[in-house]
Amino acid sequence: MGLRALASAAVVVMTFGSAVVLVPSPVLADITCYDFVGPDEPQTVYDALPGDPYGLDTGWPPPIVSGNGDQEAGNGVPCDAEVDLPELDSPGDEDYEIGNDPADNGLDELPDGELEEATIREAQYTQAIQTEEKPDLTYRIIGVATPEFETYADYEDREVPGQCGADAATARLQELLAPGTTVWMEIDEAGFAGFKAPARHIWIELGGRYRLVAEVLVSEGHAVVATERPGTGRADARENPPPGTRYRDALRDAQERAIEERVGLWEQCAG
Ligand SMILES: [Ca+2]
Repeated sequence: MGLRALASAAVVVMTFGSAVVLVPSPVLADITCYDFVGPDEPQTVYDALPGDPYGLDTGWPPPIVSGNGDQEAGNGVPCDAEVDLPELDSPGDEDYEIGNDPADNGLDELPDGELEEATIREAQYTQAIQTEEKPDLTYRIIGVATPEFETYADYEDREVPGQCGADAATARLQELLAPGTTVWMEIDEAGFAGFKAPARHIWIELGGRYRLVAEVLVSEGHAVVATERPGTGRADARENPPPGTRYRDALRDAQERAIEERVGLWEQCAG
């Protein structure tokens, strides 16, 4: 999340900086400390996967302005540069059901509010989703991070591990969002809504229920929860904490169950 913007920033550094600094070429979707805001969510992943397959306690990536990153390798604290801001109360997603059987998760009907219906043209990964209606836009899914194929190899001679589960996650995403699939896209103020890469909650109809693609992926162990809170770098962020992703609690509940059941990457990547 946000890595596309970060990639642009890195290019600027490379182009205009006087000193040539080795800036990693960020991948477009993956699980790294840059995905998380606050220490709790990376800690949840780290505790469930103590082998640290996503390299959350490797001293990498370096902390950036908003506080993301890991400063010290191997100190048992993943993403230890995270700024710990107060959580806000429930975002009000209690209606979104999370139960023992993920097939029953979701809603009976689409939620109230402004939804944009669209037809999937292609879904490469969770941050590269295109529709038939607006093929020049690349949408990304809010609130989760997924393992990715590409790795940050050879950054300052450090092999960054990770990306376990990428094949399964990508296959499932592409199955859920096969070309021609009807989706409903919901804007969330907590998601960065860039012009070229707008962030959306993406709803699908699955087994007679309306479900968030993010929740399906989390429930099946193909994604980890990464609540978005734009504005955490603000000077007054502690006094006036920015909001979190609208379906934060539902996604966290789904992840808790996925970890307990050891589905998907929680089993595959636990070794
Ligand atoms: Ca650390």
